[in-house]
Amino acid sequence: MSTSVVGPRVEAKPRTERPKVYKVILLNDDFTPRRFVVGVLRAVFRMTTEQAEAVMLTAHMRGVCVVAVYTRDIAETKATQAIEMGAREGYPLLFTTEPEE
Ligand code: TYC
Repeated sequence: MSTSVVGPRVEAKPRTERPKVYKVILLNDDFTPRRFVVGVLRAVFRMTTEQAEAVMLTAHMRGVCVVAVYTRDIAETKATQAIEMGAREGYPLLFTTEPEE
């Protein structure tokens, strides 16, 4: 005789959850040279010189600028790499990450 096992009924989730995305934000400071910021943005965030200059100038004038949006791991890794590039040269260059609503 066969036994049939009935598991708990699990309702299918009606929503498809999108992975949360995180913004990487560049913060202005008074010490890091502009051209160095542009170099970091090009190297870590794969920007063209024109894109990097626009982001650098926005941060320079407004205090902050959103650089890009990634999944959490990638956002945090890139922010850390970019901060370390500045720190190696003695610059206080800062990036933060925050979840996007
Ligand atoms: N404000 C810096 C300067 O005048 C340049 C700079 C721009 C630094 C943007 C950081 O996120 C930054 N040398």
